[in-house]
Amino acid sequence: MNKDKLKLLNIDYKDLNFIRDLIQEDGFYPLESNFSMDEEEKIVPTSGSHNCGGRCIIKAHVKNNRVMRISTEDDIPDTEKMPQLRGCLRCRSYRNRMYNCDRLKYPMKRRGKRGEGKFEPISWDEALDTIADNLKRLMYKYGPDSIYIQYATGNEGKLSENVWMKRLLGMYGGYLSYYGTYSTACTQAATPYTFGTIYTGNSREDWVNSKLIILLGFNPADTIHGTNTSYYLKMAKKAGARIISIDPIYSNTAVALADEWIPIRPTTDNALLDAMAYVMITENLQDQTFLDKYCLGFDEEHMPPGIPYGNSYKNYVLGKGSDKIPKTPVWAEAITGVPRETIIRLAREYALNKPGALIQGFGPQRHAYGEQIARGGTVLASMTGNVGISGGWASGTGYPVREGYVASIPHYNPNKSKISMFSWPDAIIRGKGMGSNLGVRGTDKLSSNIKLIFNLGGNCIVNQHTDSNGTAKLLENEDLVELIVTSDHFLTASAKLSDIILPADDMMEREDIVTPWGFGDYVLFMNKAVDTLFQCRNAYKWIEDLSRRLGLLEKFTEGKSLDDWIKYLVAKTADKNPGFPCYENFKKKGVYRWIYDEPCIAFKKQIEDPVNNPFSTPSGKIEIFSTKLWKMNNHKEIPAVPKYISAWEGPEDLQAEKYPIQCIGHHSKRRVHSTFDNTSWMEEVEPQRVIVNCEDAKSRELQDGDMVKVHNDRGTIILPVKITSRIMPGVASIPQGGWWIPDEKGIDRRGCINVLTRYKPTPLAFGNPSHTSLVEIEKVY
Ligand SMILES: Nc1nc2c(c(=O)[nH]1)N[C@H]1C(S)=C(S)[C@@H](COP(=O)(O)OP(=O)(O)OC[C@H]3O[C@@H](n4cnc5c(=O)[nH]c(N)nc54)[C@H](O)[C@@H]3O)O[C@H]1N2
Ligand SMILES: Nc1nc2c(c(=O)[nH]1)N[C@H]1C(S)=C(S)[C@@H](COP(=O)(O)OP(=O)(O)OC[C@H]3O[C@@H](n4cnc5c(=O)[nH]c(N)nc54)[C@H](O)[C@@H]3O)O[C@H]1N2
Ligand code: SF4
Ligand SMILES: [Mo]
Repeated sequence: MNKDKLKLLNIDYKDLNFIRDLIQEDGFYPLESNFSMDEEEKIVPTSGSHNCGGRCIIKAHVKNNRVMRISTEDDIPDTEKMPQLRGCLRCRSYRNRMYNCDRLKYPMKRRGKRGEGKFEPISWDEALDTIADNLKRLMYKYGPDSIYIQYATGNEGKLSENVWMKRLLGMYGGYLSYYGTYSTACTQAATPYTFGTIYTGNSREDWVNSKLIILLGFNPADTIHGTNTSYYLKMAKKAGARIISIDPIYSNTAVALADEWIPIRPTTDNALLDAMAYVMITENLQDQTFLDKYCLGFDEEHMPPGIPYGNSYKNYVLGKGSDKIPKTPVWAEAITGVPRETIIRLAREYALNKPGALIQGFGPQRHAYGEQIARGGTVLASMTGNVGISGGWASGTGYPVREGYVASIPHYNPNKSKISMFSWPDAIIRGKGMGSNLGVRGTDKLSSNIKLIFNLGGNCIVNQHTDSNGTAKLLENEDLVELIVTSDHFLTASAKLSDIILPADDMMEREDIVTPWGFGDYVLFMNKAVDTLFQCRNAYKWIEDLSRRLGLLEKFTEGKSLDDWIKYLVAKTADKNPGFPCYENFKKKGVYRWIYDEPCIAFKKQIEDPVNNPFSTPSGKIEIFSTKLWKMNNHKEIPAVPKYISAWEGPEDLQAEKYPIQCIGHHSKRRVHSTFDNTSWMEEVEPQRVIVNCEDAKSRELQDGDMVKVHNDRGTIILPVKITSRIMPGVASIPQGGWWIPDEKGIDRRGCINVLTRYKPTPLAFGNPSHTSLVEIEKVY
């Protein structure tokens, strides 16, 4: 781009020059030697704000307004009560992302047809005028059900674009919102039927009290689940816990921490759990006193009134229910691939080594019938009496009960309509009239199709959703969605399908407050480390400008600057937390920790004093049998007790003859979903490949590193293969988050697993079955 053009676009030439001067051969500039050493380095405490599984203390070493180096917390002792919040490889390598020369530098609008990927630079004024004009027009014509803020997790700060957009649109008449998450749709929907809540986890420092820890599809060494989860597992191991990993992949967690790896076919965990229950029942190992006292629906003697005989969990397991199949270890071996002896041993171990923790990751519930595994785990935890005690674990979602209060920006949506976060393609095609049979809540029927999508910090409109090819086709139709606005740092697959692209500021370029990802007792202040590059803009700034165009400036801002809002959040947080630091001290330190004397144990009260503390279920008991689910009258797909349901595109599906490999897409350590996919340092750590077992490779005559074609009826990906015995035969994985980069024939050349996944919401949660796909793999010659 020449200088005149840059001037026209009002780009700070110095910024671009800075990047160009420092470009290395691979297009990035990591060299420190290029800087003058005259200015003192300052260390700025901040954190990551992406949906990465953790929240750590990140220290930006800044000189001459540039981040020169990144370090992490290392200046307090690591204690069980207060472990360091150490960062992982992603934020540690963050300079390689933020100073990537492909970063979006100015707003752009689409040229040509939607999806062609052609854009031209425009001014912020033109971008915001276009958005305001369309918003006014579509709101007037179709109403708030037509305006959708897409699930987008690129910025999870308290002051993110999505927060501000929700506030503004709430004031402008409302918008269509969603429930559930791509992460935990099934377990969040199903777990409350058993326990009345999703908060079923003990605090993690309690794991040292477990004798046995069973990790069911849980890999926190790669897939961060709270910054210090691996640390606490390590502590538990040190304290003598035996750790077992049940997973199709011999994960790094299993390698580093487990005593045993039990490979299992994806989608079949309920068969394993049912057979473990069978062993416990037939050997009389279950904690019958616990079941009798606290649970509903385990056996026929403890059923809710009005339910026909034979529908208890026990009768289902013993084959005395409607299917007449005893769930024996032999039966389960054929389905799961887990040897019968292993199932019997595992059942005995879990029943006899109390306290034990059966901890589910979210992987097993991101499947066709993911609701079943969430509840299946809770039954075994109940059968072994591991609920409500130290060292035990209630299973289900596993979210911790204890959370310090941190204030949020007020926003109110007058429109009560909600769809499942996964069902938006339906709301585009048949939104008008769409009702509860397709998961709509808050209203009988939607009054409009989706016409405008705000995709602010997300890649879920194509890359991270399912069926990328089909979804892209849907979005390309300009008669359906009339405007798609994306804010991002890069020209992602979702950005390419947008009409207006806005260049976002970077997490190192702004102030914000972030809370832990799921687990942890602290809150972090993100300090601004450096000035914003190019024409990238902070969310509050541009949404404030949009509010002016909608005549809502004063109402939206309340006269406050961004700084004022941060001070507001700190003050509101301090109101409910005596001892919380003032704004200046919080900002300076960057962190506030809640310190507790005791670990917190989910359902302790309910177990110790059930009369005064019933569970928040309709019966007040742990509902192994749920009358609410029974009344839904879809006993096959939404059973009242958790059951193994043979999955479409599972190992028993007839399609397996044509597509014999189950392909999952685990979350790899090198990316935050699709974020970081385009960074060269992370590519060095772990290149994008399909991971295939040696036996499957042998029968297909594949060599390590070969280019292979992974395909099914929905699409094709060509990428290199990694051959290993660390994944079980019959299963492959293409780590989720690879960018969708189709060639002229529509074949993806990078490795976006969602080319192969199916858009079929799960029956109860309307959740995403992202890990359920059958494929075939062939060598490309
Ligand atoms: N490094 C990294 N960390 C992350 C993220 C990231 O993108 N990268 N994303 C974050 C987010 S938003 C989320 S929601 C979480 C996701 O966390 P999870 O959903 O727990 O992660 P996954 O890798 O999908 O699945 C965990 C494990 O389950 C296994 N698995 C898959 N299917 C099955 C099955 O049917 N049965 C059994 N037993 N195991 C199965 C996988 O092989 C994997 O080892 O991670 C968070 N942490
Ligand atoms: N097949 C399959 N698909 C999956 C999953 C799976 O396991 N398998 N996992 C699912 C899960 S658990 C989740 S949570 C979703 C996540 O899906 P998304 O929410 O789409 O997450 P990302 O792919 O990380 O996309 C975030 C985008 O935000 C941008 N971004 C980063 N920081 C900022 C910022 O500060 N401002 C702005 N404006 N943009 C920013 C990034 O460049 C990136 O393009 O994916 C889901 N998709
Ligand atoms: S866990 Fe998240 S916040 Fe922590 S360093 Fe890794 S990417 Fe950054
Ligand atoms: Mo997630």
